[in-house]
Amino acid sequence: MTTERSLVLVKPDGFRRGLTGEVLSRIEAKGYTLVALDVLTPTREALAAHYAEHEGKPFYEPLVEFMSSGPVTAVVIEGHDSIKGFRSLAGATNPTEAAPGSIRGDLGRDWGLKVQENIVHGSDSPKSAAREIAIWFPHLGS
Ligand code: IDP
Ligand code: MG
Repeated sequence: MTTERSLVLVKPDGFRRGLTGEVLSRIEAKGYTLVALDVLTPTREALAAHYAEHEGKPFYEPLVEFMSSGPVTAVVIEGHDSIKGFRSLAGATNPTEAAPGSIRGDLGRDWGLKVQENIVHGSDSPKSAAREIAIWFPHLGS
C-alpha cells in the first residue's frame, strides 16, 4: 500500500462560520489520517508562496486579502490517493457549481465578492502537495 499526503486548508470563511470541525469530520469519515494540524492567520509572504501560480490574475489580490483576513486551519492528511480524494470531497472551485454532497456544494455559496470564498483548499498534484506542505509545515519532510 502506498500512502500519499495532501495539504488542506480550512479557509477564513470556514473558520468564521464554525465549519472547521465539519471539514475535519468529513476527512476522517472518508478514512484519511490527520498527520499535522495548525490554526494560524497566514502571512502575506506564506500566501504569495502558496498561491504563486495565480499571481497576476484578477482574483489574486482579493484572494491574498481574504486568506490573510483571519485564522485558517492548515492540515496535512494522508492516505492512498488522498490528493484526488480530497479534491473530490471539496467539490468544484465555484461553490454554486459544486455538486451537492461535496464540502463546497453543501456548505458554500457565492457571496458576490471578487474572490470565491469556498471554505477549503486542497493540493492538486503530488508536486503541489510537496511544495505546499513545505510552506505550511517546514518541519515535515516530504
Ligand atoms: P482550487 O482552490 O479549486 O484549486 P484554484 O484555481 O487553484 O482553485 O484557485 C485558488 C482559489 O482562488 C480558489 O479556491 C478560489 O478561492 C479563488 N478563485 C479561483 N478562481 C476564481 C475566479 O475565477 N474568481 C474568483 N475567485 C477565484
Ligand atoms: Mg488550486
